[in-house]
Amino acid sequence: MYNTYPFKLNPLPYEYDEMEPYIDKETMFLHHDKHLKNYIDKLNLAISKYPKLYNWPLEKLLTSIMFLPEDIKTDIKNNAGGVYNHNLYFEGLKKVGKGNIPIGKLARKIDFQYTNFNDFYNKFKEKALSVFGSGYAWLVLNNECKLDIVTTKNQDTVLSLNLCPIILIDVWEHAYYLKYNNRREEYIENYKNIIDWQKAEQRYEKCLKNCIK
Ligand code: MN3
Repeated sequence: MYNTYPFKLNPLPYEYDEMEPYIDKETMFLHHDKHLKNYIDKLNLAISKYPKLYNWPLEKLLTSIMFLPEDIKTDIKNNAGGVYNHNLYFEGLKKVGKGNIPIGKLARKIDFQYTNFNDFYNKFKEKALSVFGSGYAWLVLNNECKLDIVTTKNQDTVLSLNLCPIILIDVWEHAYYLKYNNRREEYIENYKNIIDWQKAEQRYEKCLKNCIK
């Protein structure tokens, strides 16, 4: 999924209007081609000064912030985070519509921990609404193999918290404002229709290999 410097903007794995009416074409275009591109350009600019970082994958950069040269620490944290989070977000979307629910082992785990999908989603929505300003809400697996719903600010990732990402929702205004204006709740509710649960299941299986039962 991740490469090294110079990082490139991968095309979306679907058309810009694919997620209509839940995410409009213009938002998708601006979000991917302008916002994400900007994080990539700034990340490349920061790394360009330090050839020793040229072969570091995104995940290594993000989990090694404290070892990075002082003058690029903040730029790497924000922009590598921006690239990592947006890749996860865009690659985790699939238009399904009403009745879109988790599958496989993840579905059973969600039912086990949260009773049923609706209860889970209400908690997820509540968490996403609680983000003050810009950030993300995540469904993660912690290192004890338990699911958890967490939030991060700005472009922080869950990697530095030692949590394994399964799904995430971008609640920066740029992700929804053109269509939803201030109605963040409606955007989060509609997100339910475009979660790629097959992708989530793959991520969950991968996360399971790295936690301690
Ligand atoms: Mn965004």
